[in-house]
Amino acid sequence: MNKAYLLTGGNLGNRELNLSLALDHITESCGKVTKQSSVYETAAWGPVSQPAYLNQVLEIETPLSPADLMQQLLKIEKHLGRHREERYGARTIDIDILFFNNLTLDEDDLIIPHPRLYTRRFVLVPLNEIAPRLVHPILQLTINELLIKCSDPLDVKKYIASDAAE
Ligand code: PH2
Ligand code: MG
Ligand code: MG
Repeated sequence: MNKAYLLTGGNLGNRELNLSLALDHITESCGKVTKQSSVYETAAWGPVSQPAYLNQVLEIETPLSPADLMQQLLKIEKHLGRHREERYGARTIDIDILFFNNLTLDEDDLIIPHPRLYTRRFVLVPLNEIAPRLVHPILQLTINELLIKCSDPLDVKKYIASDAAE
């Protein structure tokens, strides 16, 4: 069995519901969710002006290969109404593979670990909640060390669930 860390995020539609539906679909088609961070809200990172995001990090156990896992995640994104348009643009749901075991992979359509994860507090804050001592296989620093070094100024706040998604 493989251990992977995923980031879910979205900033269109019912954001809480979309994260929770993504979690259900991941359980169904990828494997058991063994840890989940709180949900966090962050202003949109990047060049495009758009609504704030909700993000969550999940730890999963999966029998799938990295390529098969990615394929399933793309299917879930499509099912939840994701339309791929501009880079960094607004979306109902985005599911990224952050880590897969201790693997490093650099292919055109899949790079593991996620190449920008250490520059983004919206990834590191939820990841630090569930895996502070996880070591980045290339940078050889723990998530906690990466978070302390990260210069991203965006404030990542715990999101208080509304009744609708409980
Ligand atoms: N995803 C992006 C672009 N900007 N900003 C936040 N806060 N959270 C995201 O998940 C995010 C983003 C493209 O994947
Ligand atoms: Mg992304
Ligand atoms: Mg993505």
